[in-house]
Amino acid sequence: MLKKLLACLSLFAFLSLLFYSVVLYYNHNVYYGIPAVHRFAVNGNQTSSWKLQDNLKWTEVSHKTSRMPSTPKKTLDSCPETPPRLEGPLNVEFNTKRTLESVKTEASYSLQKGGRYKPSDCISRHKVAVIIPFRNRHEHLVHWLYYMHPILIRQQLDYGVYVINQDGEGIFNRAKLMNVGFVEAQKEYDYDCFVFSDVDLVPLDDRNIYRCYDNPRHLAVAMDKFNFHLPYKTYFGGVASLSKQQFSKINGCPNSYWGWGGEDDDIYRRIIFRGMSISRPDGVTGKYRMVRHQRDKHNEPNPKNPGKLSRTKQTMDNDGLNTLSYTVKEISKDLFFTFITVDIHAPAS
Ligand SMILES: [Mn+2]
Repeated sequence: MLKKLLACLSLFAFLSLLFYSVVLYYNHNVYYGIPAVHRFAVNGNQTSSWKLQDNLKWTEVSHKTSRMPSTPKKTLDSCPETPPRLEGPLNVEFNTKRTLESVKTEASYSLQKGGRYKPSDCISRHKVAVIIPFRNRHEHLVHWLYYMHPILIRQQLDYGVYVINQDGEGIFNRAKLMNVGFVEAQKEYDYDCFVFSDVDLVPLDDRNIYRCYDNPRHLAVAMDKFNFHLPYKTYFGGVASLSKQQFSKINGCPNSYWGWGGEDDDIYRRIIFRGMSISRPDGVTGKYRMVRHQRDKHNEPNPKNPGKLSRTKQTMDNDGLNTLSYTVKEISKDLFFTFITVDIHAPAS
């Protein structure tokens, strides 16, 4: 009788220990990352869990038994092909006294420092660096940030905003700043897509997605300043996206277009010469509003630029990413953007 009782008791003890170790193991594995209170409770039982682990066999058993009932680790799915929360046509208004501070105060979303964001409920299909060639246009940047962050978030992109600021008062060079953005953004993250945007352009429809496509994409197809039409058929200015591979294939942008004009046509020609074509949204989805402004100082139309276009085919292999030289002067991280000031060895204006 006593023997039976002892056997029963030891079986009971064994089963309780087994059960206990299963529970402990389960807690350790499944509840990782839950609120601190619960994890403290788990840690409180640590001594008993160590005792169990002295016996390797037992822990092995508990591994096997606990794996089976445990729910599989929560892995996020890819975001849907078409983002579900897009709004379509948007109201865009620049005639307001917006400041960076007011934009930040009003924002109902949260970004990571440097103007970084990725969806929390799914894995984005697109890792996008948005590159803005820049100098002395802070009031435009405020409008851009105000409208673009909510749009890019609704588009479910894994993105970062890079403002590439030309240092000094030399002649402006938009295309070279684009090259710099391409190189610098990749030092921070494994971006696979690059959207190059003028600072004064905001889309009027969030279905115009800031991602990359099978071919380089021209996004700003219907700007208000051109009466919502393309100014000419091969126009590639304003806003465009190229994948890492597409941009590399054309050796990036030319570095030699100082001052206003021509660089976008050169990029267009590079794309065609490398056997790619241009993709575009339709004229409704591709509508844009531009902040009205005077022509910038030190960015006069350069009469030498148009003539260079006839030689793009010959020059593109020796003018671009492979000949890019610049000096980073400062990188500063605002919550809403990464601001990179660069000396691009500009000729004096
Ligand atoms: Mn403009």
